[in-house]
Amino acid sequence: MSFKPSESQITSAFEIAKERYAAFDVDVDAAMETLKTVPISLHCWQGDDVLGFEDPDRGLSGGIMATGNYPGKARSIDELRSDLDKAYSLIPGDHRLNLHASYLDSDSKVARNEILPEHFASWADWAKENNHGIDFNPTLFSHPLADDGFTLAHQDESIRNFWIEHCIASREIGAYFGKELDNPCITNVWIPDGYKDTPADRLAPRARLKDALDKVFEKELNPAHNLDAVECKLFGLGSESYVVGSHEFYMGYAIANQTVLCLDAGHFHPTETIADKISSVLLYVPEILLHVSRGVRWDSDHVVTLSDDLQAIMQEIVRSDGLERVHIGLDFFDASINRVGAWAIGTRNAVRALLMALLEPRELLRQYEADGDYTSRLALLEELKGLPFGAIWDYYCHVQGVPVGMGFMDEIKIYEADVLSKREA
Ligand code: RNT
Ligand code: ZN
Repeated sequence: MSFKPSESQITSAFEIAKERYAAFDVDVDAAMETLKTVPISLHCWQGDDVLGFEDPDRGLSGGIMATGNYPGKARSIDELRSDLDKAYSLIPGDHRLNLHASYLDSDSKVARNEILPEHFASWADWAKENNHGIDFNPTLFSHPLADDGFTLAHQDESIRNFWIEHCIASREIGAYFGKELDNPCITNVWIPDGYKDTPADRLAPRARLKDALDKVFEKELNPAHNLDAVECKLFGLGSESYVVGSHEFYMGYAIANQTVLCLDAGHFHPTETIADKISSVLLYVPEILLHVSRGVRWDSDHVVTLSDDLQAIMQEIVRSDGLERVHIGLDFFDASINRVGAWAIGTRNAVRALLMALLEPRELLRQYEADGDYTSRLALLEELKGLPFGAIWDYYCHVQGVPVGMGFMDEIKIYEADVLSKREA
C-alpha cells in the first residue's frame, strides 16, 4: 500500500480546497508565493546530538541534553552535510543552515578564541552551491573553560576574556558568511552560565555579563553581513536556581543596544508560550530570532510538531506583518529517532504551520474585530480549523518538487538502509 497520493488526487483536491478558501477572500496562490520566500534556519546540531567536530568524544555540556541512541549519527562534516542535503531535499522551499562554532573544518586543533573564517570556508562553499544562507553561533559549552558552569559571566577575568575573544571571533565569522553569501548572517550568543542552587549574589554575574557583551559587540559590523542576537533562558540542567542571562536581562540588553532578541520556545515556564511575546518585542527591538522547539515537561527540545503553540507562533508572525523582521530558526535535538527524519518532520511542520497562518482570512477577521463582532471572530477562527489546508500543503510540496504526504518517509527509509545503517556507533 502506498501512502502517497497520486498526481491527479493532489491537483483535484487542491482545486476544491482553493475554492473553499476563495470563499473567504483568501488568495491561495499568493499565500504559496509568500511561503516560498520565507527561509527556515535548520540547526546543524540535530545531526550529531550537538557534539560538533572539534572534540566529539568530549560529550555535551552546558545543561542541555540529547537523549537516545538511535544508530547513524553524523561522525564527520561530510556525513553531516550529506544528511543535511537529504533533509533539505524533503522540505519545500530554500532554507538556511544554523551552524555552531564547534562544527569548524580544521585538521588540527584550533583554540576557540582563535577560530577564523578560513575554518569555515568549506561551509561557505557548500552553502553557495546549495543556495543556503548561514546563521552562526559561538559555542560556549562542551569545553574545559566552561566546565564550572560559567563563561562570559565568569568571575575569573582571564576566563571571561577567553570567551569574549571567542564571541568576537564568531561575529567576524558571521560577517564573513554574510559577505560571502551576500545574505546577512545572524550570530546568536547563548551562554549556559548559572547556579544549581540559590545564589547569594544575583547581581554581580549579571553586571559581568553586561560588561562582557559590551566588549563582544564593541566593534560595529556591517548589518548587511552580520546581525547580533542574544538568547535568554529560564533554567538548565545544573542551573535550575539561577541563570545569568534571563529573559529580563536580555530583553533589556537587546532594547538598550538594539540587537536582535532570540526567543527560544523552550526557555520559559512550561505553560508560557513565545507567540504572545512577538508583537510586544517587535515594538522595541529591530528584529527577532526564534528558536522553534518543543518542550515536554521541561526544555526537552523535542522535534517540533504541528501543535497549537507552533501554529500560534506562525500566526503571530503573519498577523504582526513580521515576516521580514522575525527570523525563524529551529532548535531541537532528538537522538532517539532517525535524525534526518527528525529534521524533515520538524521543519516540514514549521513550513506547514506558516502556510496555515498565511491562509488566514486576515481582513475578514480584523473587520469582525473592529466591528466588535467577537462572536463571528470566534466562529470563523474555529471554522478555519476545518478548512482543507492539507490539500494546499500537498500541492505546495508537489510543485516545489519534494515528496508529498508520507512519501518523504520512503526516502528516509532508503537513506537509512543505504547510508545511516552503515555507520558504526
Ligand atoms: C540552549 C539553547 C541554545 C542551544 C544551541 C545548541 O538551551 O537553546 O540555543 O540549544 O546553541
Ligand atoms: Zn535555543
